[in-house]
Amino acid sequence: MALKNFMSADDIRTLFSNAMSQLYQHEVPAYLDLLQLVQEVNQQQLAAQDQLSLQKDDVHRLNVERHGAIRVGTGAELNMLRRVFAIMGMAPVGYYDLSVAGVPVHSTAFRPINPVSLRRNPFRMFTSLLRLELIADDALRAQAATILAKRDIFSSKARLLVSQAEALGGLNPSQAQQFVTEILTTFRWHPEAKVDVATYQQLHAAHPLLADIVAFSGPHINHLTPRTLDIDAVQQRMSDVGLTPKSVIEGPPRRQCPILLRQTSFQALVEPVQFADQQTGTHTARFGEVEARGMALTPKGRALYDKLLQRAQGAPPLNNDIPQDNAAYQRQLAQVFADFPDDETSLRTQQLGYFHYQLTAAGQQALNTPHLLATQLEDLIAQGLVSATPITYEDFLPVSAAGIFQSNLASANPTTAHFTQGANQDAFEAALGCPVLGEFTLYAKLQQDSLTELKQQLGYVTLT
Ligand code: OOG
Ligand code: NI
Repeated sequence: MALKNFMSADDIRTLFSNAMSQLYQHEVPAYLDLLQLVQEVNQQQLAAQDQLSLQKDDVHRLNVERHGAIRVGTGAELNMLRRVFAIMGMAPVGYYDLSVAGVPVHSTAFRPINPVSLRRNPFRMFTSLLRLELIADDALRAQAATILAKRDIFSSKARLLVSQAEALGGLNPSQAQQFVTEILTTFRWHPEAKVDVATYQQLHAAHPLLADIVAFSGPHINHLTPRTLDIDAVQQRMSDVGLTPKSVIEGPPRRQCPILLRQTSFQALVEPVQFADQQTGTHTARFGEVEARGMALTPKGRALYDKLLQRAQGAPPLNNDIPQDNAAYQRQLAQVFADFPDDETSLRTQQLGYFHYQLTAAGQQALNTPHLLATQLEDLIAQGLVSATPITYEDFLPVSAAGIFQSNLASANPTTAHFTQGANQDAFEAALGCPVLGEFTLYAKLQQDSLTELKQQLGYVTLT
């Protein structure tokens, strides 16, 4: 058989995430301002930090790292996206029910899952599927379904390349380049709406998200998100570069040991649109976001996070009671989160967070000298022979995501939409064409794999 010259899925993902970033900088120049601000803040942080504490890999990852978000209208669109992202080494992880926050979608995050791929480029796509069944108006729901049924968000070339990649097991470099170009067109912004102004207004009145998803020919990328080492500084300095920040940073407060994910964004732009009846108007959907990532929490740690966040926010999960002043909100959060241990040893020994264990240089050396090492993991750590490094959280948070959605929907009032139907993961997975992976399972496996390897090296460690 001829040698197959396939480009690796990791490399295709990097091609794609770079191309997305170029496209979005071009489409939304304010995103470029945000990128520059983040880069400046990151460089200042890196200069101030102990360089040795950040591995070269981490810095590389930081420079390529971002996530994006899209919203699709039909199960068939979601299903095709699963196949598209699989070619880039991205699998659906997690199920997010946004209906509890008055947003008529449910979502997953397509992302790489193995450590090597995550280190190369952790690009993720937060992908939401419209839940038409949550739209109360029967006629409007039927009309939206008809409009969606008529569109094909993928080019025929894209479909062909996906089938080819699946049949042959990959794409060669020139096919990969074509594939990225074709997929990019799916996520472009189209200032020409597919509906007339009256229909747009009806959709918008039912829910702004309904208009955003149904009125256009495709799922325009609605934001990209670089990772920052100091999100508080970015929030503070956004207005210096002419960006209007979202009122509060979502997620946990600033801590010694960062956990999960903190996010903020600049307000979505009001952009000109031409409707199908030649009328002109505006649409508000596209923005820029930043994120700061900390350690992944175990189910026990996550339950504590959810409990404290609820306490800090009053009536969850609508974010109604949170102060609109970020400094005041952060103080409130910090007070409540005083109950969340903030040192690595407590987080680890109380099994609140996931850790990666490995022999230190001293541990490697000790292996070669014939004397008895400790037999307990904790003792090995205490003696500096084994290190425990927090595993980074790679996923999203539903309450935070709802806050990001809400702050970027023009005129959406979080108190107006109340859906009586709850989550429907089965329907989501049926559309997707496979079950979503569980985030806790993935983190637990990373931790366990590191322990297994350690155990093989040491032969006799008793693991806590
Ligand atoms: C997705 C909002 C959620 C995040 O980072 O939590 C999100 C959207 O607005 O489509 O991207
Ligand atoms: Ni986002």
